[in-house]
Amino acid sequence: TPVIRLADYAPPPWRVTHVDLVFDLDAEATQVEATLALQPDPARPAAPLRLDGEDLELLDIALDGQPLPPARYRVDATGLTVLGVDAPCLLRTRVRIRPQTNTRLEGLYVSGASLMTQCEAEGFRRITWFVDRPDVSAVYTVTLRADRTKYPVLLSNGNPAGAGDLDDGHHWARFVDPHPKPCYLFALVAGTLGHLSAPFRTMDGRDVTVRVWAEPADVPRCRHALESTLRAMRWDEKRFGRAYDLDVFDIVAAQDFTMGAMENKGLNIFNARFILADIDTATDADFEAIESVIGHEYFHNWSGNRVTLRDWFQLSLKEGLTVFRDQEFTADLHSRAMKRIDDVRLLKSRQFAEDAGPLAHPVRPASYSEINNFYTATVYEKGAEIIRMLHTLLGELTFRRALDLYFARHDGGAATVEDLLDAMREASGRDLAQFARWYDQAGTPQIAVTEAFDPATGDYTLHLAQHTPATPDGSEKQPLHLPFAFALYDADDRRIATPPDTDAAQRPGLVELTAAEHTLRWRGLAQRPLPAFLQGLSAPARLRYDYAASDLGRLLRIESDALVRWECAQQLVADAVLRGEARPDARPALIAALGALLADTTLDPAFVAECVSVADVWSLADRCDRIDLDLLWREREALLDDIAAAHADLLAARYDALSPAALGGLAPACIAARQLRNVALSLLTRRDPSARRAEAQFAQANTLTDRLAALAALLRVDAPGAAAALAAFRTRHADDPLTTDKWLTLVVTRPQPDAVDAVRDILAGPLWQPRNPNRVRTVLGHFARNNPVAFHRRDGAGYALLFDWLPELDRINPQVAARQLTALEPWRRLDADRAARIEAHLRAFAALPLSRDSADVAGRLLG
Ligand code: DPP
Ligand code: ZN
Repeated sequence: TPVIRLADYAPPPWRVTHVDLVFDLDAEATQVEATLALQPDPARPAAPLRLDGEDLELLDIALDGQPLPPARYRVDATGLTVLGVDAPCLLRTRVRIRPQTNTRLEGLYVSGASLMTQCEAEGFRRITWFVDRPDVSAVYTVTLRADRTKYPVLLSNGNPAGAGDLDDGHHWARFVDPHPKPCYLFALVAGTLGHLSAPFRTMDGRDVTVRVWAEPADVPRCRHALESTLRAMRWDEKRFGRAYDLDVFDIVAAQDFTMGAMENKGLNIFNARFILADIDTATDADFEAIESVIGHEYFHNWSGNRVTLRDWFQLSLKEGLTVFRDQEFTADLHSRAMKRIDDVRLLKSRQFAEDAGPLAHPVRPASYSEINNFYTATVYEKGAEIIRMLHTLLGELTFRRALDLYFARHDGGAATVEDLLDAMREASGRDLAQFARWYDQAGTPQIAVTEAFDPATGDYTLHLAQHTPATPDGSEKQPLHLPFAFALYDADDRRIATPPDTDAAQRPGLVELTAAEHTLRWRGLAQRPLPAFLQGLSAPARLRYDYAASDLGRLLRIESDALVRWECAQQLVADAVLRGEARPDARPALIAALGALLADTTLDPAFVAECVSVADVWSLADRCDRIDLDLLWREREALLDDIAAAHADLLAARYDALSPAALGGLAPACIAARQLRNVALSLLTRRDPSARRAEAQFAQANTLTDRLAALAALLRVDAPGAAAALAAFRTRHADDPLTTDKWLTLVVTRPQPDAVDAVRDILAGPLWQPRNPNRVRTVLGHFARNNPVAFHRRDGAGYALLFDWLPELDRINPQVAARQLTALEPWRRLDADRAARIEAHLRAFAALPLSRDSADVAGRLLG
């Protein structure tokens, strides 16, 4: 497969400036007439006119109003070449496409009774021939024609510009999008949909109609999404000065959707799981995720749409920036401390793991063979951390000025990472040349901290050494420019305010590391202080500092930064599980610290819950060079049992005091209470085989969150009532695909070896819908990622289930298939038996004729 390189970028030889599209929509066979105003690059007027296109059936072609004879053009599997043109021209093509058989869900496809599109990254070429690259922006006029009964609702990007009836039961609707856009932001929807709507007046006085669309039965569950949209629109005005720019903003929920959601201009299309919610069918986490993804896609309207990408290598320019913006949205609206803990947990469990494995790549990759495989934790989450570091280095006001400059300068254009950094540099006067390495160097830097204290003089030094381990793309790593936050505490737990002597640039509580090594020195301290590092995770780095267990326990008590406190608990857990013999005091220190947290009713229960929730095996494995899965599982279980035993009374007291009567609503206090209560329930149930609390909670639950937590607790201990509860849940939610996915998740992640049999039964039954990405992610994705006991069974039965289906999944939807493979990322670090089994499967799979997506991932996994 051809490799595409950033270094080879060249501007497009031909541009499309205006597009007129007319669709005759039909699930079996849709006709698309496209009229493109084309312009050659004046510097290269003789370059051939080459348009991208796949799976298109040509019906008509005309140039400047004249039918084009076959000698003047060539069609092949990837595009259309028009011969003998060297001046601006008007190309009209008419093609037939087949939505019904489009199982890749790229381009125009069928979901339920609706027709809809997904074009990012390269789906538009499956709709019509086009210059399908993000640095070609055009103004679109779109006319949709369809059967009025089957497709009463017609939507596309931009402002409505007329609608009416046609003969024989058809109707039409026209849309004009005045904002030039790349074709990956094109969208249309046709279907029988209902909606909720609300008016919104922008800060510059534009009246906007906001609508959230779903299948009619699901419309009542769109309320939270609609309200989230209005909050996002207001927040982006207040925090970033960004206003909406069309008369309508539409969001559509789709049950069949490969990604999470898509920011098409003025017409966002969402995976239904990020729209539909009510208290009976969505968990508290779902409500928060919906608000966050709604925000994310809306914020793309500026960071991505108004200012788009020069090329796909710059993907993080829009994604990292937009994730940072959505993180800030949630932090501003809810608990900043808890949001940071959630985000850091995700970063560490997904991105650090990615950076440490065979799929590691820079935030801006240097090359790719399939761009769809680069919608990764590195591009998104590490990309957001880079923006966060800029925010830290510049401060809110300067950062905001820099973004204003970036948006003003590149509005309507296609930008690069350098353009963003230039704006940051100009607004701040800072040199960011070294900082730019964050984009091009893969791997997570480690910061090793060693200390020395001289009781005679009171001299205290911290020596900081950064090192980035080798990644598959290279071992030559340069030092990074990173903001390193720290604090020192004296014997009375007071923060020492004296700044250190150091050659690093500094401001209170933060030094900027730029060299491989720096030293911070204090003089005349009365005792050795207790240091704390990376408050708020000021840089996406791994800290190496050998804390004594007693110091971790103390820091967990006294540190003001919630993230560092949570990290102390994580470190104690890791020491207890992974270094039990070398660190016998870690377990008692952890248990004492958790006891203090549980006893302190002045703390946010959500924070206590986060600290008491023990990291999953993969997060623990991330700290190991070799992964002994059986040992990790056993030790982790033993630790959970110890915590449950040590704090049985406290847990029961908290569980009972957080009374269910007050827990029905979605107020932050109710959500936090449920969170702690359900962590407590899970621990309490370990010691109570009859699981009476879990049974009672399951019977009385008035939220999905509580019902699911009770069911999970029952399943974990194989409680007598587990089977009946599972059946009751299934009956109650049988009609809803999203809630069915929740049920399936519990079934496939039940941590027992025989969960393999349950997965096998599901794969043979009516609930297995391999064309539905959510269902594939639920059944195979959750099984492979979140059931280490069953998926990684020694006899290989778990692996066999995944690889039985992967070839077929790859024929159906390559993006989804390739994504399932990434669950095998840590395979080389597993024990020899498991690694050998996985390798044999991977090699056999890689030898099949595969999509570019799967061939690329399998190839990189095999290294
Ligand atoms: N651009 C989409 C997003 O918002 C891709 N799924 O991340
Ligand atoms: Zn995005």
